[in-house]
Amino acid sequence: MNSNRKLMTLDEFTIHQTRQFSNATGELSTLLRDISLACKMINKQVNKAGLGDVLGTHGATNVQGEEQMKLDVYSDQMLINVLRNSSECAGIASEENDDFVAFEDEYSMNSKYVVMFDPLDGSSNIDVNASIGTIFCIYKRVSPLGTPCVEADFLQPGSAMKAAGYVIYGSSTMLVYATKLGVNGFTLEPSIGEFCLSHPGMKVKENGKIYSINQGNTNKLNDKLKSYLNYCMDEEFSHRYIGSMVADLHRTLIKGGIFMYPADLKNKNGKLRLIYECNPMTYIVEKAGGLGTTGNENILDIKPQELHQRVPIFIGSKSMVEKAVEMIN
Ligand code: AHM
Ligand code: MG
Repeated sequence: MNSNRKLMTLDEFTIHQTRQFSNATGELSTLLRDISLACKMINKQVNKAGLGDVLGTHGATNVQGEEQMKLDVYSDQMLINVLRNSSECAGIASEENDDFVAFEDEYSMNSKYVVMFDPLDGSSNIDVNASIGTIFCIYKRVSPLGTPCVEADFLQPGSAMKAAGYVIYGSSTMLVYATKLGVNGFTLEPSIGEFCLSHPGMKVKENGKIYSINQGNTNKLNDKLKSYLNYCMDEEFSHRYIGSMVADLHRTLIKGGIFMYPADLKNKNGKLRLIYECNPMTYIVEKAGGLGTTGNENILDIKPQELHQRVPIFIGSKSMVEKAVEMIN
């Protein structure tokens, strides 16, 4: 047995980063630790999702007599419960809830940060055992400390974001986390139940050869978008589309490429949510050297008008996104 180890846990990594700044308080690291805890609980349920029918379905009870919950509801409640107990979170907004939730105990009201999340993105993929994920982002509140947080705290442009990340529940479970210092990936080591640094300093390739879009929507696209898809085919790019944004963007981050959910005849503003999906993913991709845009403006420059606003998105390798923007305008 040898106690010399190369593994660095998420906690060790954030402590190491915090020590580099004399004025760092470690509050963001605490918040990240809390979010990662909720995601480990979600991961546990996702891993046994196929046993749903064996252990009891939604509305039924499992062998332990516990009521079964749909996984996206479970994930939402898990994140809310953990963040409510956190010492660093004043409130949350979630894709699963109509309105934001302000935590009104004294600790929470004196916390600086609010968190937005999509608790289980791509959940229609659960049935087919494809990768799904949790997406989150963290902002400093604009309302005064000591009071409950307000809607304006959640309607800040992405450029004000302090950190963002996602957890992908895939062939392994990974947490990818971005701050102004860069993007790092941590893989869950199940035997010790810790996320360990596995992908330090992630960078998205400047150019790529993969395009990712729901090509079944082609007939609903305008002519310029159609010609861009023809260009991708003429260039013999590979087409990959899982239908789970976290999985499609994780591949884009690692292999390069472009991911798109444009506006079409049915989805006039695209399908994906600005606050819960497009903003955090753009922050991560941009900190890794890529780009995220609606086709007309940078995603992070948009001032959200409402919590569940949708926007078109083109995101990934910088050169590919720039080429798409040039062709669709
Ligand atoms: P969800 O938040 O309801 O899971 O929907 C978002 C998902 C994304 O993960 C994915 O990119 C997109 O919807 C796929 O949509 P479509 O089936 O229209 O291609
Ligand atoms: Mg979603």
